[in-house]
Amino acid sequence: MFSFLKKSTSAAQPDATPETPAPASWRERLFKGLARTRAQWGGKLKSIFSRGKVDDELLEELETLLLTSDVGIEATTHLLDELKKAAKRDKLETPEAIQQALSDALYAILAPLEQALDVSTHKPYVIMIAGVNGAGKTTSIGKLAKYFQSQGKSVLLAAGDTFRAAAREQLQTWGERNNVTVIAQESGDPAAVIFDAISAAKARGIDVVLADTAGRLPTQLHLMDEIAKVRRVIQKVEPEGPHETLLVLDANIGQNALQQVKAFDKAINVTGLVLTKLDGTAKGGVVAAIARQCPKPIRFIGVGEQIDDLRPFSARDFVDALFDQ
Ligand SMILES: Nc1nc2c(ncn2[C@@H]2O[C@H](COP(=O)(O)OP(=O)(O)O)[C@@H](O)[C@H]2O)c(=O)[nH]1
Ligand SMILES: [Mg+2]
Repeated sequence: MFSFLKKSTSAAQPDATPETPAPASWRERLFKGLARTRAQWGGKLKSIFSRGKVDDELLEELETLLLTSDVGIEATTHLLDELKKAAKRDKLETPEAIQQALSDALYAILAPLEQALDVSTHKPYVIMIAGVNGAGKTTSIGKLAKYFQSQGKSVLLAAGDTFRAAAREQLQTWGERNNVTVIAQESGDPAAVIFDAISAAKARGIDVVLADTAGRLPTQLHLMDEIAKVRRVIQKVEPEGPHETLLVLDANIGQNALQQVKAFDKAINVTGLVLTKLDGTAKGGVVAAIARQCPKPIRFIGVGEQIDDLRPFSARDFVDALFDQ
C-alpha cells in the first residue's frame, strides 16, 4: 500500500493552524490524485526494470515509456543519460536499484522548481493569474484564498475576468465561501477592476490581492496585448507589481504546456506556475518537460475540485507519489 505516513524530507512549510488538514492528508490526496499517471508508469516500469540490468533494451523501452508519458525529449534524454551513468558507477543489478536511480534523477530535475511563494515581502502582495479558458484560474484563486488565510494572511479578490458575468459571479461565490471581499465592476475593463482592487487593498491594509483574468489563447494576439496592458496598469498603482504572475496550466494538455509557458512569459513575464487537474490525467510527466525546457517555479499543484485540493509543490512528495515509494 502507499506509505502515506512516511516522513517527508520536503522543504514545504508545515501547516500552521490546527483547522488546516495535516500534511499526511494532503500527501494522501496527492497520491490519489497522481493515481492515473502512476498507473500509466507503474506496471510498465516494473516490467521494464524486471530485467535487472541497464542494457540497451531496457533503455529503449524506458525511452518509449517516458516519451509517451509527456516527459518530453530533453528530460527523457537527460534521465536516460543519468541512468547510464548511475549503472556504470553503482552497478545497478536489481529492479529496485534501477528504479531508485531513475527516481533520484527525476527528483534532481524537479527539485529546482520547488520554490515556495513568500507573500510577506510586499503589502499588499499582488498576484496576477493568467491562462487559457478552463485551465482552473478562478477555482485556484478560491483555493488560494483559503490557503493564504490559513497562513494568517488577509486576502482580497479582483474580478478581472470581465468577459462573462458568470465569471464574476463564480469569483463572488468563492469570496463568500472564504469570507473575503471581491472587487468587481460592471465595466468591461479588467485593468480598471484590478487597479481598483489594489487601491482598496492598500486602503484596508490587506496582505494579498489575487487578480483573476479572462482566459485567452497564446494565438489570440489582441488578448495577449490586453493582458500585457493589465500588467502595465498594475504597475501604475504598485510600481514593483505584480509581485507574482502565475500561469495556470491544466496538466491534461501535456506537451502543449511548453508553448503556453513560452507565450505567456513573453507577454507578461511569468514568475510561477500552477499546475491543475493532475488528478484527471496520466500526463503528470509534463513537469519534467517543463523543468528541462522552460523552467519556472511550480508554486502550487491542484489534484481535485475541493477547496483543499491545491498546495505548494513538493518535488519529494511528487516523485514519491509517481513511484509509489
Ligand atoms: N479535477 C479537477 N478539476 C479542477 C481542478 N482545478 C480546476 N478544476 C475544474 O476545472 C473547471 C474550470 O475551472 P475554472 O477555475 O472555472 O477555470 P478558468 O476558466 O481558468 O477560470 C472547473 O470545473 C473546476 O472545478 C483540479 O485540480 N482538479
Ligand atoms: Mg475563470
